[in-house]
Amino acid sequence: MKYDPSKIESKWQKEWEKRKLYRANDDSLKPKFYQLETFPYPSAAGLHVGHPKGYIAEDIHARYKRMRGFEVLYTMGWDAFGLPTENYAIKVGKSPKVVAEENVTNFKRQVKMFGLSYDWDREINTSDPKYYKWTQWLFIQFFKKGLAYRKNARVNWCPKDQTVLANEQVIDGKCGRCESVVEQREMEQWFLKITDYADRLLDGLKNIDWPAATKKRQEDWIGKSQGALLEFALTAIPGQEDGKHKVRVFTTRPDTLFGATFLVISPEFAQKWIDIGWQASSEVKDYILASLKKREIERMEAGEKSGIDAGIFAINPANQEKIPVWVADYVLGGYGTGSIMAVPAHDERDFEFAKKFKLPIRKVVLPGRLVEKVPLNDMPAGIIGIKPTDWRVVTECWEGEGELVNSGQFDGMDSQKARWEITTFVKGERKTQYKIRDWSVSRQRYWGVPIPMIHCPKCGIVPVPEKDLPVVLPDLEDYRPKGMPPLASSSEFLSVKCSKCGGDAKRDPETLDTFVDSSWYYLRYADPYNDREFASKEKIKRWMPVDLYVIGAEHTNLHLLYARFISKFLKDDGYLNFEEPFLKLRHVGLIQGADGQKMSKSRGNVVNPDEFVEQYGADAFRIYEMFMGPFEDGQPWDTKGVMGAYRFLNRVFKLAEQNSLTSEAARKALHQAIKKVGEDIETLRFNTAVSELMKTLNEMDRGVAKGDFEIFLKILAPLAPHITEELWHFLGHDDSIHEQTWPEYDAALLVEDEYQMPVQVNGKLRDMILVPSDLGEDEIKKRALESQKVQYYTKGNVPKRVLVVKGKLVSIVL
Ligand code: ANZ
Ligand code: ZN
Repeated sequence: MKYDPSKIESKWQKEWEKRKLYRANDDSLKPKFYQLETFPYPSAAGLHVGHPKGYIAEDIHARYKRMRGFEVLYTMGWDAFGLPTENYAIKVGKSPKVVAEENVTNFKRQVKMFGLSYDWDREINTSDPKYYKWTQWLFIQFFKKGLAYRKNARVNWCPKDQTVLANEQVIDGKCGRCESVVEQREMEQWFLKITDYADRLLDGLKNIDWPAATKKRQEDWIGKSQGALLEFALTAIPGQEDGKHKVRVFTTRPDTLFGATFLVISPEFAQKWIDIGWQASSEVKDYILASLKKREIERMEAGEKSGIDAGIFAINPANQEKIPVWVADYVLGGYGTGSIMAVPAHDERDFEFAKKFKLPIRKVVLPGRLVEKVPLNDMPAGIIGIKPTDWRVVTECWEGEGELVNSGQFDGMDSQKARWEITTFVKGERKTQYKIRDWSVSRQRYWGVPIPMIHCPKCGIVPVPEKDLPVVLPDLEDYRPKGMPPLASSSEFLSVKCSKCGGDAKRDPETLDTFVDSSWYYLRYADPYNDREFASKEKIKRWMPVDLYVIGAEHTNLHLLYARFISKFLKDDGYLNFEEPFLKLRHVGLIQGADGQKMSKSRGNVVNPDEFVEQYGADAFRIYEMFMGPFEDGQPWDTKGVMGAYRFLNRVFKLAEQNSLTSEAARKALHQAIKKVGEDIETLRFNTAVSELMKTLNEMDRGVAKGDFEIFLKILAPLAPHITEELWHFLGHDDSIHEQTWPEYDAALLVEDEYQMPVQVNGKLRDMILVPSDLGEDEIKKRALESQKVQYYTKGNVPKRVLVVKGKLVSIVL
């Protein structure tokens, strides 16, 4: 008998599919377990070896959960709309629809070769009208609640793709797809009001099992700050009466107000003043124009700060001091009020700015610690208000809390307390500010979901009646972007009767960003054929929320945020009985090219899985990818590793033919493995699960009874589903190994993992201590010295020497 995966694997895959072995049964009485993985965007390049890592892991987990008595919902679908497909279609001169179909077919073939246990009957495709009917429906629900609206906004515009780009599609100021330099444009867009949900998106993070770093990213993106709005009167504006105009600033540190030695207004804000008649100098105007061309990220990350004196002054409301007003692009137009009070002694950005432009720096918060003394002539120019004795201050900026100085009657007060005292003192207003902005969802491109709205000259914007959904994306001969949405050139598509007044009206010619399609797909898997609802309440109750979501660590921030937002919205609208869609989330580490770099076509280090699966089989491929290292870490691809996994499976295969006695050692190893492999799969530690199986095989190689070998096959089955199924049948079974329950281990057989260690003091045995077998030397030393008996004999003396002979003894010399 020879192990030939190419014969075994496709045979069993067909058999499983025929028997619908992995069907998720809506009506079974078993507890449900819903596993989700990011559904792929099917690119023309097909899969590389990095893609299936997460899929394989989830498949192992799903198979294990089934063996543990769960009804598992585990499915696959296609995020098939979007720019890459459209761009590729333009390149090869085909229609995006045809290209997408071809890509899906190829992806599906590739995905299927790994033997993944999806319920294929639940496959979805976002470009299928039966799916996007509900994407459109969702959009209309937002509109009805006033949460979908149009507004003018500055957008990233790619001059080559002729379309708006989301921030994360812009890389180093260039279009992430075609590398053209991105421009800024003002444009009317559709937005979804995610900002209404900012607080709930923060709160919801508390009770979900996600990696801390991922939660942190969501928190940072939402960016909640507590602060105050303070008002500064302006003076010396050419042609204006003093004090008539005021500037409001948002600050998180009103306690530092006495240290505000100048104001900075954003270029956007300055431009508004010019629009209403401010006679700024031509230098100021030039500066504003140049800044407005830059993108926000460039402005925030710029190494060297730039700015210009506006030539006007403001009055600090705390001490009535006259302070200059500057225009600088490190202040953003879209955050807070678009203007700031600069406190260079306590804000790094202001500090740098003040040093560069020689603006005054005044310390108003003393840290609780003493900073080194600095000689007088090293001080930056223009420091005011510092007593020469007070050298705890100067050359560095202190952003922390402390005790107030140079702050009039507030001197000596704790800075946190002073926040609200000073706010009240100057009649400021408390304010909570968020970084998150509303979600821009419309795209001026063809290959996406048509926005189901009608623009009527009489009635304004009216949603398409729900009974008329879907609004089907028409097949267009020429769908290339030309600065206006391609659908706008199809009069057939555009012309429609207003659903309110019946008059002539026009359809919305834009399409939805693919982030919208993918923000709700996990709901559709629960009930993929429903044509009356996106999913029935009953099915949602049966399957939702997702119990485990495995997702790549890159580009997941917004997807997760949007998906959570949609869930919360649908809950409020009465459609869902939960609001956090993903209870447990884990990231899959990237597989790199053999050179340790990210796999990419341009680097030429992409490895295609097809040839490996052909030569060594899917099982070897699966075992290898899981054995590479900790699941959440990235590792470079190593072809030899696949061969190693293949050899391991060959040995398993051979073992099936013999039937002898199981040694005591092999039985112990086996029962240890039942426990360990189960726990490891549960916690996604696949690499150690594989090594445990290898260890067990080494013991069994010297002889194993049929019954014990079958147990081994069961615990190997989730990882290597084909070979185990084959051998299961070879050993005389008719049912599938994947319908078996996970074996029980015999606790009495578990290998001891602790041992007794003698401890000597000055050569005499004084104690025996129990140590775990994997304990390090330092830790053993520590435990020996902690022993009551040892302490009795050392009488508090510090030992001269402590020697550890691992596994043998500890020797303490006084
Ligand atoms: C004075 C001050 C003193 C500040 C101090 C900080 C420290 P977060 O936490 O990010 O909300 N700020 C306000 N609006 C801004 C804008 N449009 N562009 C750039 N910076 C802006 O930060 C709020 C702080 O960021 C505000 O508090 C303001 O600087 C600055 F010792 O005001 B602060
Ligand atoms: Zn009308």
